[in-house]
Amino acid sequence: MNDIKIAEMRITPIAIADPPIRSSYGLHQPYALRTIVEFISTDGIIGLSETYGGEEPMKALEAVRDQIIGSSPYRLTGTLSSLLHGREYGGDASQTYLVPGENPLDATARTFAAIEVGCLDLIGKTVGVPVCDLIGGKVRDKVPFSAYPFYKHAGGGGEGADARDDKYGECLSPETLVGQVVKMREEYGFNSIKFKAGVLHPDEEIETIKQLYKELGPDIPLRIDPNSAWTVDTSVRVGIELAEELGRGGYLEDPTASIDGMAEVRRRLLAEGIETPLASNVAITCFGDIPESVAKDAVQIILCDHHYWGGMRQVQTLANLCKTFNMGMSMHSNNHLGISLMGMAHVAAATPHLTYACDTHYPWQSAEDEVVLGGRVPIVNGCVEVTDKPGLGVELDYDQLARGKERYEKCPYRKRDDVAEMRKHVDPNWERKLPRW
Ligand code: GKR
Ligand code: MG
Repeated sequence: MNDIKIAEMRITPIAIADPPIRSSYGLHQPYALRTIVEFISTDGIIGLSETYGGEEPMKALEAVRDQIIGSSPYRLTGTLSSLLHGREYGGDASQTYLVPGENPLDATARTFAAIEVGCLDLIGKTVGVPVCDLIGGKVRDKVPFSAYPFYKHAGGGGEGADARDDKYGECLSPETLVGQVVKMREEYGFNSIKFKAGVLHPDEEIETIKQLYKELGPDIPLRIDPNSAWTVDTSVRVGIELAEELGRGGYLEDPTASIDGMAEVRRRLLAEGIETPLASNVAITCFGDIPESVAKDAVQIILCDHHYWGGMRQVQTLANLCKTFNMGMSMHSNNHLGISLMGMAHVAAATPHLTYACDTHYPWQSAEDEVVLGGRVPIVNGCVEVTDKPGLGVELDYDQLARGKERYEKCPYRKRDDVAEMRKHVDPNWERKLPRW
């Protein structure tokens, strides 16, 4: 068992329908791109991994192919650990101006993560152990996720004959956003809400949170994330106006750009007696960002993400750091399918200091695109169950994978570009202005 060797690596780019949802980055394209990676052992067992899509991630994986083939999955990520170097020593690696997955500064950490997860799945499937038990053992069987409502235009994603049903309709007002959340909760049972803001005027977004609070009551934690769209003054005003609504187990996520900006928001809110924590996946994206942030008390909750923090074990290291510095840890998401969802669930299951329900875009994707054998991974009562099935607990449906690849080949998109999409459909002169309000 210890002499498993990787005989083959298959990299398949896919495109999955994605509705026209909005954020301060712009508008989502009709297809989100993902890459499915298979690591096949000499025994014919297949380890799976899902990562960002388009041309760059494939090229990066191809570049290390020679180091992967013939290697042991037990040692492989050790051999490739230089891919993780660099970011722990600082430098601006923030996602302020780049969408996650398009930040060149974490490109190698993303490549490493894709390989690490595939190796863990391969080892788990070979020895009959779930990934969560390979990385320390399960501390929870069910991993809670939060609903992730977005303002959106009409449309369900996909293009032409492949256009999908629009489950939620246009949602560009507080009322329609609340309707979206109600529907999502009916289907998935989510018990906390992460609301993507930075799209409408802050007054509308404040009103949206107030209406959500009214609809759902004080026991459902609410978070708001405008991805740095606000000035410090606006962030403080939102923090004050939503002190009650966000103060019950929720948080204010990346209201403004930079560690200094976040630190100022924090100081001013505390001066007003408001302790709503600030969370980040924009100002803080790597270990190198943490010392300054801690020194300035800029961020009280870090959002991990194994896809760009360098894999599952890096996420566990991050959790320990958060605990050491008395910070909380939550989990970030980008569009993904079931292999990523299971990766997120396994690392969450084996990370004691994960103190919030994880984000997930999964409800925005449809069964038609799922590449996991047997269809979509169930989310029940807002949770994904991590069973004792070996590895990540999922296998590939090769027909579905082929359809995903066909969609990729047909569609014109090769990287995520929310600004171009915004210009195409909403405003030809749109620019991502930070801060906007
Ligand atoms: O999907 O548009 C989106 C989100 O805005 C995503 O890109 C962010 O990375 O989910 C993310 C976040 O929490 O900032
Ligand atoms: Mg965020």
